[in-house]
Amino acid sequence: MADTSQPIATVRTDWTKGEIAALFDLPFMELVFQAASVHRRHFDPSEVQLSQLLSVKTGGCAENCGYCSQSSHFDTGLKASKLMPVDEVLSAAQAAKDGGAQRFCMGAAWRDLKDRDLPALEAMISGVKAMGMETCATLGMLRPDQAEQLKAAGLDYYNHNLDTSPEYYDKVVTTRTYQERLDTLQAVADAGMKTCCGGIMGLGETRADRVSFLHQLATLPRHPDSLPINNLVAVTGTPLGEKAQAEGGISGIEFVRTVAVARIVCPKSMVRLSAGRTEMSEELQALCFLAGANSVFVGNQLLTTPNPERGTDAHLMAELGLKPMSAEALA
Ligand code: SAM
Ligand code: DTB
Ligand code: SF4
Repeated sequence: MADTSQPIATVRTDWTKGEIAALFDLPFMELVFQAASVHRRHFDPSEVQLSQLLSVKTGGCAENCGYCSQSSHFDTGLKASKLMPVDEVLSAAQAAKDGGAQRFCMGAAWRDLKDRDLPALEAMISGVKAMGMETCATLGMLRPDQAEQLKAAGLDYYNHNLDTSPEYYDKVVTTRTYQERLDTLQAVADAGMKTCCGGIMGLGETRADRVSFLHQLATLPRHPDSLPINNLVAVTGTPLGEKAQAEGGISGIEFVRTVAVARIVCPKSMVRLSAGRTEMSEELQALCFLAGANSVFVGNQLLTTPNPERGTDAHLMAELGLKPMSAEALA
């Protein structure tokens, strides 16, 4: 039996699945206490990093991710659109900054980045950077030279999720391999960008899959700088969304356990309470923050689905005594 009695002070990349499973098995209060202790060792627990998303290219995606409103394989009623003009993206970024966002993340429904789109993306990235926000993009698979070009344009973070465990992966998507995801993450890290990498809970995966998913992240040569934990937004027309609607997703307590274990095994990562907050009570979100989540998406829209209204989040932050992350902590 792995020893889970001592909260871990240092960053380890040699976690075993047994150790991670033992953390999940801890009594809930003990697990949350350990996670909160680790959180306090590395961060001010009253600070939350604020990111805002914009879908700069929506729908019509060639991949078959079984949860996604934007896949061309499923009829979700979503209207596909072309890459947005640069000036419209920059207006949206300015509005996000004015609303308090600290990082602006541009998402495109692509399998991979095409070189012909690079000049427009470079203009978006450098424009957002010039506003004084952190920049992030999620554009599908990247080659190493493309990662270098995005970095040169001023891109701070690149998001590319593993989504689930290697074992459950083929129930989620078959048009892109797990190894291809790891290769893109490597290209991002090699180019000197920060990585944003996490997954989705409630896809029908088991506890063992959640252990294995976090084991993948915790044993990466470098932990993700940002680690988004999404709760599935069940989109009608997608196979996994409809499965979740029929069978129910993950319980709130199991979701908090996942956040807590992520905080313990990746102690210095910004753990983001990502998609799914509109379905969560204030109390459930409070438990996630107690268990070590220290980042959220703000703004009333994620990519294609709703996120809590700004006023709702302002109320939540005030009630919990949370404040935007300081410039020193972001640096
Ligand atoms: N197309 C790019 C890609 O997949 O790498 C970037 C955009 S994609 C929408 C980014 C991530 O959003 C996915 O990897 C997934 O983790 C998350 N996501 C997408 N749809 C979701 C949903 N319905 N519920 C929760 N998370 C979702
Ligand atoms: C991440 O892990 N979650 C974000 C971001 N990274 C790109 C996306 C959530 C999307 C939720 C479904 C939608 O709005 O389409
Ligand atoms: Fe395409 Fe990304 Fe959606 Fe997968 S998650 S279908 S790659 S937009």
